[in-house]
Order: sequence, then C-alpha cells, then structure tokens
Amino acid sequence: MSITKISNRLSVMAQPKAVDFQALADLGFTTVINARPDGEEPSQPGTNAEAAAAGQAKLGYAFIPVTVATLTEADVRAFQRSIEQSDGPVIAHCKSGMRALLLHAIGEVLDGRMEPGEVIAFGLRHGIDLAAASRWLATHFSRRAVVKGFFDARTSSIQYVVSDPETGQCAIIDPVFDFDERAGATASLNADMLLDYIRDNRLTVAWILDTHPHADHFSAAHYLKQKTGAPTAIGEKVVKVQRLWKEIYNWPELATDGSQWDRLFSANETFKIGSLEAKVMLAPGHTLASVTYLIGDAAFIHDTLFMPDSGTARTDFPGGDPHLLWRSIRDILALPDETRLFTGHDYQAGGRTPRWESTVAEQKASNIHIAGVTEEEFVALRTARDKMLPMPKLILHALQVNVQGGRLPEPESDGKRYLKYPLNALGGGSWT
Ligand SMILES: N[C@@H](CCC(=O)N[C@@H](CS)C(=O)NCC(=O)O)C(=O)O
Ligand SMILES: [Fe+2]
Repeated sequence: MSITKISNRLSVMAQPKAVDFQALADLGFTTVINARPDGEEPSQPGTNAEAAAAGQAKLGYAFIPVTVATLTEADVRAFQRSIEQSDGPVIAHCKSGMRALLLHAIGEVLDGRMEPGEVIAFGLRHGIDLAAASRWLATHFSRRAVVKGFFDARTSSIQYVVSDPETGQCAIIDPVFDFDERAGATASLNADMLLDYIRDNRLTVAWILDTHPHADHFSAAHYLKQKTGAPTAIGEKVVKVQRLWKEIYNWPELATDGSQWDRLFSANETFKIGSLEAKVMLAPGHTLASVTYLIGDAAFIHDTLFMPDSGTARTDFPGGDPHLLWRSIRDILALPDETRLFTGHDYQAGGRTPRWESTVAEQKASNIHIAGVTEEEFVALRTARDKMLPMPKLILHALQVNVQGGRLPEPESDGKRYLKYPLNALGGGSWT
C-alpha cells in the first residue's frame, strides 16, 4: 500500500483491496472515503464490499463517488464534512488518488486557504497532476450566478440561495419549514440556516420562490417573507392546484386565486435578481403548477429530473401526469448542454452522499429514466414505479399549508393551530 500523507487529518491513496482495510485501521486511520463510482473496472471492490470491510475494521466510511467531468461543490463539501466528522485521520481513495486530492484542493481554494494558482504545484509536490482541479476552479469562478444548496436530510429536499455577486441580491428557492409529525411540532431551523447564510454573505433577498406546492414538506416562504419583507412567488397554475385541494379538504373558505403569493408567474415571464436575468419555464407533470426557474446559466428544475443515477419525480399526485412531465423534461434538455441543473430532492442512490447539481449534457447522457428512452417507455416506467410508491408521509399535512403559500392554519379559540386530515381521500394505502 502506497499512502500519500497530505496533513495530519488526511492521506490519499490508490484503490485499496478490501483486505487492506484492517491494515489501514492498524496504521491509525479512523475513516475511509471512497471517491470512486462503482463499476469503473471489474477488479474494484465496490461500495458494498468497502462499507462491509470498513465496518469489520471499525473504520468510519463515506461514499462520495465523483468523476472529473461531473464533480460538484456538494461533493467537495461532503468530503470536507467527512473529514471534520472523523475522530481521527482519514484515508481517501479513488482509482489513483487523484480525485481524492482534487476534492481536498478545491475545498482549500473555495475556503480561501489556497490560491487557485497554487493548485498545480501543490499537486506536483505530492506527485499528483491536479490540472483538472485548476480547470474546475476556473469554470467555477467565471460563473455569474452563485448557487448554494442546503440539503434537508429529514425530507431529502434541497433548498437554494442563488445570488448575484455584483449587487448582492439573491433569491431563496424552495425553503423548508420544519415539521415533526410525531410531535406535531414546527420549527424554523432550515429557514434560519438560510437567513444565517444570507446575513454572513451580506446578501439582500429579492425573491422567495417556490417551484411547486410541495407534497412532502411545508414551505418556509411565508416565514421568510415575515423575516425579510421580500416578495413571494410561484407559478400561476397554482390556482388549479388550490381548486383540487379545496375539494379534497372540503375547505370552502380557501381562496383559490393565488392571492397568498405576491406574484404568480406565467410562461416565459422574466424578472431580475440584481443584474441576473431570470426566466420562468412552466414544467408541469409532477404537479400541475410546477415551474423551472432559469437564472443565468442555472436552472432550478425541482421535481422533474433528479440526479442522473436517480431518474425522475413521481407523477401520481392529484394533477400529476407522466406525459406532461416528459414534455417538461424535453424543454429542460433543450437548454444548452452546459446549463447547470439543480434538482429539488436527492434520495441518495446507492447510499452515496447527497448531490443535487448536474448539467443538461450529463442528464441526456445518463439519466436512468431518460437516456435512450422513448416517451412511451418513459410513461410506462413512470406509471409502474408510481404504483409501487407509498404517498409521501406528509402529503396531507403539507398541502393545506402549501396551497396557502406556507401559512399554517389560523389559531382556533384556544390559541392553537390544527391541521385537517381527510380520510380515504387519496385512494388506497400501502400496507406492506
Ligand atoms: N419517502 C418520501 C417520499 C417523498 C416523495 O414521494 N417525493 C417525490 C417528490 S415530492 C418523488 O418524486 N419521489 C420519487 C421517488 O420516491 O422515487 C416521503 O415520505 O416524504
Ligand atoms: Fe415535489
């Protein structure tokens, strides 16, 4: 085993064998990071065997599969977090060790501990060619829309703050208001984390946007409007979703004119976030009201495409339609190949760390529900999969809040708020 020590916290190496893991533990390492996707070559052990070997050797284990072409900031942050969370020294590997060191070097530059111009020389000192890290950083720093994703592990949702470095204006997209259905408790932990980021980076909130009325979590749009005064917005078709759910909840007082938001966007409408141009694309299918926000070179595609290894969003909620989703996905894939795509959920395929950024080119080449698939095949596959999926556990809690722009029900005479829960309103349950 040839191990390259980078610091007291981190060493990198080429692919170890599963039988080497005990020796790594004996050398004092406490965590292994595997930065290599499965299936690169037949001889590699793969994440399941590595996780098992790590478990036997009492090593922590993180699976952060990356390729040079598809690397994102989320991978870099996941790499940093695994090192922070490790009790002791970490050994990171890929095939040669290059991607492991690349993840480290990019993090050092993003956090200001290394200059972009020092990366190549830093790599060479360790005998590793980091030209790819240098290229990634050059592209990263040339982008005008700065996108920060915040993953909520409870709901596997990604919330975004997208900002304009020139003016400090930003938009918040799909913020989560926390809800523990077991205790009936609400909290603003996620939303406050977004506000901390906005304060720390001296940003001003220009817009609070939702891509659709979410079925698995409460929107924090209303809470954030109260905190920042910024206007809220959603797609104009939300009025149709309001009508659907007004019936389901038998809720005559619900206003179904979208007046709960400051602005309802129609197809192709444009607006500004500082000097950034933003455009709204209608993207129905997952819900009737879904929209994609195209901001600079970044498209917030919510629940249309997930990461390429995870496929697409379901279409079986009231108002969902697989044919419409297919068409909406076609519109997204007609954007330029290098467009950055930011998804709304990540269910961590294969146990990897959360990821949320891809490109049009990557999705076209490898999305497991889309690449090489016809519309009919997609609709068949989507419909079959939807039949197997239980309803999201918060769907009936969430929609009555989200069709009101994230407002909780008004308090009753005792000062408490109550949710309404219709029985047998969504078809059969899942009993296994
Ligand atoms: N287990 C999750 C499921 C959430 C869910 O259904 N998510 C939607 C997006 S809102 C989806 O498209 N899921 C696709 C899938 O689970 O394959 C929950 O109960 O909240
Ligand atoms: Fe959704």
